[in-house]
Amino acid sequence: MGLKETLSQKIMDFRPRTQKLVKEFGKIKIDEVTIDQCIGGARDIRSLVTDISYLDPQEGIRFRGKTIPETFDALPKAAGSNYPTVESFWYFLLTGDVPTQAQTDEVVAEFKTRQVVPEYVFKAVRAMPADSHPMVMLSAGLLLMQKDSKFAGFYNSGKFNKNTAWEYVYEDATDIVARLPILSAFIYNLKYRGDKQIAIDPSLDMGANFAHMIGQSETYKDVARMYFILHSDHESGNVSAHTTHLVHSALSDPYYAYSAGLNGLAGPLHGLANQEVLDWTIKFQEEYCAGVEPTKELITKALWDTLNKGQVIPGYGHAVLRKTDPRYMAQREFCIATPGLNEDPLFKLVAMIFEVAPGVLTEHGKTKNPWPNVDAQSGVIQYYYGLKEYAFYTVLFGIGRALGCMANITWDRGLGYALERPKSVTTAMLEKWAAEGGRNLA
Ligand code: HAX
Repeated sequence: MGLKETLSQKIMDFRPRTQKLVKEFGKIKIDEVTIDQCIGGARDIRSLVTDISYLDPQEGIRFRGKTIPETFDALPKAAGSNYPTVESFWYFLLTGDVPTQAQTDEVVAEFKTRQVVPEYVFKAVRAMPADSHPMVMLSAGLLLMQKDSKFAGFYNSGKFNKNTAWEYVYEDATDIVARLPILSAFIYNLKYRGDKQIAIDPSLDMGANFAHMIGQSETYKDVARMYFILHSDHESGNVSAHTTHLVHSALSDPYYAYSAGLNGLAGPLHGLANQEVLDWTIKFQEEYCAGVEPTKELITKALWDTLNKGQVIPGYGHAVLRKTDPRYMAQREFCIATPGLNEDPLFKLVAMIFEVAPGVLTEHGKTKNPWPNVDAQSGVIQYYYGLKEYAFYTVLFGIGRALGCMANITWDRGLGYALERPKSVTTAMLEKWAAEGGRNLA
C-alpha cells in the first residue's frame, strides 16, 4: 500500500476515537485557566490536540512516540549515510509507521514529480528588493503558488465534502514539502551567490538535492537531512505550528496557512533566534575577543552585558522545555563526532557558552528554563559548512518545520477539527473576577 492509501486507512480507523470523545465525553474537564495564563500567552493551557509529536518538559520531543535517537535509528537510511532521508521521516510523521525501504523509495520518487516550482515564482521573487529578508521571499514565494492549491480547487468546485477534504490537503501538503527546498535554494543562490542557480539533480533525495542546489559539500547532505528532521515538529502550540493550524482551521488552504506559519517562525522569540544566536556569538568574538582567546570570564561578562541591556540571551529558554533541548544535544553530538567541526573555534565557543549561560541565567532569576534550545547550536554547523549568511538560517528551519505543520493540518482535516475561536474577556472582567476570588462558573 502506498503512503496515501496507508494514511487514508489510518484516518478512517482514527475518526471514531475523536468522534466518541466529543460525543460521549465532551464535557469532561481537562484543565482550568488562570489570569496569568490568560494575559501570559495562553501558556500551558491544554487546548490543542495532535498525535504527531509530544513535548515533555523534562524529556523533550518525541515524534510519533519515538525520541530523536530512536527516530534516527529506526528509519531507513539514505544511501551511503547514517542519517535517514527526509522522505522516510515524512512517511513516519504522517502515518506513525516506520516505512520500509521500498515505501521510502516511493516517497522519494513522488517528491520528484511534485518538486517543480513554477517559473512565475522565480520571476516574482527576483523582482523583490534585493535587501528583502529571505524569510519574506520564502513566505511570499510560497503564497504565490496558492493559485495551484488543490484544496482551494476542491472547495470551489461545488463538490466540497468534509470526509474527503483531507485528501486535497494532503496533495497540497506534499507539494509544499517537496517544493520548499527548491524555492529556498533559489533564494539562497539569488541573494548570496549572484543568482548562479543550480538545477535539480533528480537522482538525489530531498536533503541531498538541497545540499547540491546550494553548491554544498558531500557531508552537508547529512547536515540538511538532520536539520530538516530535527526542526520538523514540536507539538502544536509553538507559534509556527499553531499559526498554521489556526489559519487552516478557517479552511484557508495549506499555502495560505503555511505562509502565515512562516511569518510567525520569522519572529526573534521563535525561529529567528538561530540567526540571533550567530549574530550574538560573532559580535561577542569581535567585541570581547579581539586578539585574545575567549574565556568563561569574558563570556560571563558578555552575557551579563546583554541581560543588563534588557535583552534576552538568544538560544536559551523555552516556553515548555525545562531541560536542555534534545535537538540541541543531537546537533552537539554531530559536531563532536565530525572531525574538523569538533575543533572549530565557533563550536568551541558555543560549547563554552553552554557551560556558562545556564548559571548566569539562573542567577539572573527570570527565565523558567536556563538551558539551551535548538537554536543555540544549529547556526554553528551551518557556519562551519560555509553558510555564513545567517539571515538564511530561519529559511532552513522553515523547510523542516513544513514537515510537521503540513502533517498536522492533513490530520486536522482528516479528523474534521473545528474552526479555532477562543473567547476573549475584558480587563475589567478580569479585575472583577480577581476581586471575587475567581469567576463564578456555576
Ligand atoms: N534570556 C533572558 N531572559 C529570558 C530568557 C533568555 N534566554 N528566556 C526567558 N527570559 C525571561 C523572559 O523574557 C521573561 O522575562 P519578563 O518576566 O521580564 O517578561 C522571564 O524570563 C520569564 O520567561 P519564561 O517564562 O522563562 O519564558 P517564556 O515562555 O515567556 O518565553 C522564550 C520563552 C523562548 C520566548 C524565551 O525563553 C526567550 O525569549 N528565549 C530567547 C529567544 C530564543 O531562544 N527563542 C527560541 C526558542 C525556541 C524556538 O521556538 N525556536 O524556534
